[in-house]
Amino acid sequence: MTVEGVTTKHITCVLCEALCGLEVSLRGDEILSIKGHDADPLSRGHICPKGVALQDIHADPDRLRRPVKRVGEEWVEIGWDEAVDLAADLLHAVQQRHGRDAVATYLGNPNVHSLGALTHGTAIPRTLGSKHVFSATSVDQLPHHVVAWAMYGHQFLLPVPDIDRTRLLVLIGTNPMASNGSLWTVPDFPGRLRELHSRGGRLVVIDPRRTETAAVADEHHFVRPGTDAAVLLALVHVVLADGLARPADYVEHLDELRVLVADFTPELAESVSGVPAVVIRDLAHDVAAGEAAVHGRMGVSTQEFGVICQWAIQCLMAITGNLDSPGGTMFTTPAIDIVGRAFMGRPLVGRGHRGRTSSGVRGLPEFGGELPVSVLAEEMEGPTPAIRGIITIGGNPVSSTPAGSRLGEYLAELEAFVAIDPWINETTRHAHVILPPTGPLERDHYDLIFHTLAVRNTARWSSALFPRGEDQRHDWEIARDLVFALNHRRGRRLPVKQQIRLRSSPRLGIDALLRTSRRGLSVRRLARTPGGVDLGPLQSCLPGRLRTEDKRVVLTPAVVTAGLAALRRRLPELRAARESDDLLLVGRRHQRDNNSWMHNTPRLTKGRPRHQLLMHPDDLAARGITDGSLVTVTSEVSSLQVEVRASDEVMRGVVSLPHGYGHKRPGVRLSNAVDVPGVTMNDLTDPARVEGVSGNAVLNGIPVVVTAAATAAT
Ligand SMILES: Nc1nc2c(c(=O)[nH]1)N[C@H]1C(S)=C(S)[C@@H](COP(=O)(O)OP(=O)(O)OC[C@H]3O[C@@H](n4cnc5c(=O)[nH]c(N)nc54)[C@H](O)[C@@H]3O)O[C@H]1N2
Ligand SMILES: Nc1nc2c(c(=O)[nH]1)N[C@H]1C(S)=C(S)[C@@H](COP(=O)(O)OP(=O)(O)OC[C@H]3O[C@@H](n4cnc5c(=O)[nH]c(N)nc54)[C@H](O)[C@@H]3O)O[C@H]1N2
Ligand code: SF4
Ligand SMILES: [Mo]
Repeated sequence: MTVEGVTTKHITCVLCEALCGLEVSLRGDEILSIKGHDADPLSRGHICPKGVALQDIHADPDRLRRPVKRVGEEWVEIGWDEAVDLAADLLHAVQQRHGRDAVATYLGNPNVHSLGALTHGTAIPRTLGSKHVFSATSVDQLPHHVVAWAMYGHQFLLPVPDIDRTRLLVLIGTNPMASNGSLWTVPDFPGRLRELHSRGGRLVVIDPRRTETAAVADEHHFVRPGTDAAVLLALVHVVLADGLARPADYVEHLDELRVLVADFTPELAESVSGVPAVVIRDLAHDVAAGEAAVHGRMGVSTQEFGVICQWAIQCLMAITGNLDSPGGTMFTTPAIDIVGRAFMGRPLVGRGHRGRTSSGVRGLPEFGGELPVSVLAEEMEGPTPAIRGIITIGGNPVSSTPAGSRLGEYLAELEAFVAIDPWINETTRHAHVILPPTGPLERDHYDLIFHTLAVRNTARWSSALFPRGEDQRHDWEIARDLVFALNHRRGRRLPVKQQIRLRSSPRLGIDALLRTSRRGLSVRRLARTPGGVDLGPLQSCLPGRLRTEDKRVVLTPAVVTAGLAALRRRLPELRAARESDDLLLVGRRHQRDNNSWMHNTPRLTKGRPRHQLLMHPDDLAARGITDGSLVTVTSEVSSLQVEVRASDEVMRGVVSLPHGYGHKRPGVRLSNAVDVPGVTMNDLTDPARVEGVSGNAVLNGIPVVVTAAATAAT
């Protein structure tokens, strides 16, 4: 039945990795409602408050629709041709004066949620040809990619828990009840968990905070931040020591692994982490019993031993036969497989490589063509800085990367700063010119990345809900025009194939990829099928899908195991720290936040404030601090003041603060966000603290001192 004048459309929510299929009711251009699409084979009707807020993003008066250039303190609207020319002139001039490497690119998180950014946007750093390419990956998930590349031969061969069939789910350093899953597209996590429970399955959570996910788990164990590596290696140790290993025949170097983990006993793990040895032993046996999936995310990748953690998890799955097995961790086999597929002669995503270049000051190695973003500020420092210009594409490094405020000071001084971004925020306020792309309701979408990490094989096309205005540009159009303009300035003509690729819309590209995927799919067919096509549950695909040369999994890649020495050296300190009164800072996410950029929608920020530092009542009492008061938090690099909230959700010795807050800064044009209370957590994190193998930022387990603000503010 159709109500008069009311139409229903089905779209994909691109705000987080859950990839929910949504049902939108419209009267003309007016959105009447946004709901979860019940018949969607992947998301099954799920929606969260952010999905409803898509309409606020669309209507946000602060969202730029046309380019602006900065004239002094003022922003002046300009036409697209002028804006693209200005951007190209600025970037080109810096490269002419100081060489290719003098212009950096920073790609933020929204790029992986935009089809056009993936099909066309990556041409920008390629064209610039600078070694200074950075992204949010190195404040997030780089350890996963390094381990996948080293063990499975491709950085995107990332197995996900087969939650719909598992018996035992172990989640470490991840809070899907708030985040809706990460490197694991698991829409409707609450519903899927209910089903797991009704099958008699169990959820075990290991986290220094009793998170929303821990609250619905069967077991929760506190772990001292930064010590999970010892716990995970102890799980591997028990499996091997107790004769429980049953790896597939393509898995190699079991004996080498046995030697490497011999000293990582459960007792040693308990001494540094606080997780009881008996819990570790029981859990190892339970995992080894099969149909068990272990997943570790932010909390265990953005910490000191992130690579060891991710490696130990993969080893644990592989030696217990849970890897590539129903109910264990499995690889999605999507319609368009970014692992191995090429488009017009270029791989959609490269396999990965390491150390082809390195950063100038600290000599940290690149991975997959990117340098760790923790070195960005230092490469802008000093009398002859290596970086003199930047283009940020959908990124807010001032808020999202360690010591970002200091980075902001350098950004303000650059010879060229171009931003492709719809808002004037902590970072983009320093730009010379901002090119705003269309918003999530104005662009087509097919998810190349998250279909590859999903708990079910599906394929879904999402057409733009609203056509873009005459005066707007999609991100792929901006990338196309900028790449042509840069090449023009170099007097270079692009090869014809590249010209065609840049001029073809993402829709054309996806259609070609679907048609050649041998599953009888096309954009037209998907567009006719609301919710998309169900391609069934996850399927075993190893060793065939491995990208290692000999189709075998080596358990002990040297590049990874090299990190063990640093861990062994740190153990005595970690043990001593556990006995001390020292506080460690960890992060947290709330269901209504999205990193640093969705606080401009009042729908998501009203209600009880949630920006406070959480601290255990005993730790407060020990310092004579009252609940609700203002405290000073001091790390090795900086100090800030924030309200404290007493909570036994956090373990003793741990304090928790969300990232992405603190918008009130000169020049920020986010009318609602600037009034949202809170501070920028990354003022406390230290760019010098990086994970040893990958260079990923350490954002969790930051040593801090907390004092009552009145006594500290002298
Ligand atoms: N609502 C919402 N959803 C989001 C986002 C958002 O900002 N808001 N962001 C999206 C993005 S970009 C990502 S990457 C994902 C991230 O998704 P998740 O990986 O689920 O990230 P967090 O919610 O930050 O959970 C990290 C957890 O690690 C814990 N932790 C901290 N240190 C340690 C440690 O040393 N050991 C262990 N075991 N745990 C530790 C923290 O207490 C926290 O509970 O979420 C995505 N989804
Ligand atoms: N302390 C601490 N720091 C963290 C984290 C943490 O848990 N703790 N989490 C880290 C993680 S997981 C991530 S992914 C990073 C995120 O780091 P970033 O990607 O740098 O930051 P975001 O907050 O996602 O900012 C997104 C930017 O993109 C813009 N934007 C929004 N939509 C679009 C769009 O469609 N197109 C374009 N071109 N731009 C758009 C926004 O205005 C904003 O400037 O932060 C990391 N930083
Ligand atoms: S869970 Fe993620 S994908 Fe689903 S509605 Fe919320 S923000 Fe959108
Ligand atoms: Mo992220």
